[in-house]
Amino acid sequence: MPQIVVLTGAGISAESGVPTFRDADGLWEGHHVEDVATPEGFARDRSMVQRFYDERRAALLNVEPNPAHLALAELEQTMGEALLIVTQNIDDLHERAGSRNVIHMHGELLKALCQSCGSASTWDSTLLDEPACPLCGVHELRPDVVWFGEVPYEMDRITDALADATHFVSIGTSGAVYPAAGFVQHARRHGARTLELNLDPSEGSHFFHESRQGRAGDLVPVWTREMLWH
Ligand code: BV8
Repeated sequence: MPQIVVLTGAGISAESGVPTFRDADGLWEGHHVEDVATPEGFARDRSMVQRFYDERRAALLNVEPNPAHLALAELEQTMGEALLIVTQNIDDLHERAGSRNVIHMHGELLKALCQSCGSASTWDSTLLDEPACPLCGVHELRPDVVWFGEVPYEMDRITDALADATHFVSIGTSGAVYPAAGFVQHARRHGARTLELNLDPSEGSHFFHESRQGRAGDLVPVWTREMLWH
């Protein structure tokens, strides 16, 4: 039985209407990344960052999973635990498509992290008005996302899965952000067959055995059908 690790990035959600990070020529909905996705930016202008994530959280209510998310969820129906999705995305489109085996290495938009007690709570409203933590009552909630300079979630579980993988497939990511951008090399070193599905060749395309260019909504269902008839 194949053991598959799929890494997804903003490109898999693009056709759902979720803006990608770099296609907007490095400006993220009008912001510089160091102002909105770093702890320093948050310390400098807390309410601007809270508003940036509030807007993206609200926008989630108007988007739906696309055929790429749905094809991965269908593949998991057959493969179960043998398929792991590691996503850099903070949207919940994989879950809404039906995927269960998902790791959000950069956190989740629909969670709030308490800077006082350290607990993460499900959160689908705003943080701009500095609400109280549901567990400790202190008013110090931040988006539960991993900013630049912070440690991604579940790295041990991810590196173990990469070492055991027979297949590593990267979907819709520019390969610009580490440690995610290095996963292909780790998997390949442990003997995995590596495939990239992306609109354009990513920065790490040359690390893959095979790289296919196109929209995720077209390429992913073709690939999952190949795996089902494998
Ligand atoms: C860490 C926050 C230590 C949540 C994000 C110098 C050299 C190397 C590394 C570093 C360095 N200086 C600092 C670093 C480390 C740094 C880093 O990599 N910096 C980069 C900029 C050089 N990384 C970190 O700080 C990380 N932490 O390293 O801790 C450590 C390491 C290992 C173990 C323990 C500790 C933390 C990084 C997390 C940063 N937070 N997001 C949020 O607000 O979202 S990352 C941000 O970029 C996004 O969230 C996204 O997750 C990530 C990557 O972007 P992509 O998903 O790839 O999106 P992008 O727009 O770039 O690309 C979209 C792609 O899709 C394109 O290629 C496009 O062609 C394609 N596409 C578009 N449409 C479609 C499509 N493909 C298919 N179909 C379509 N329709």
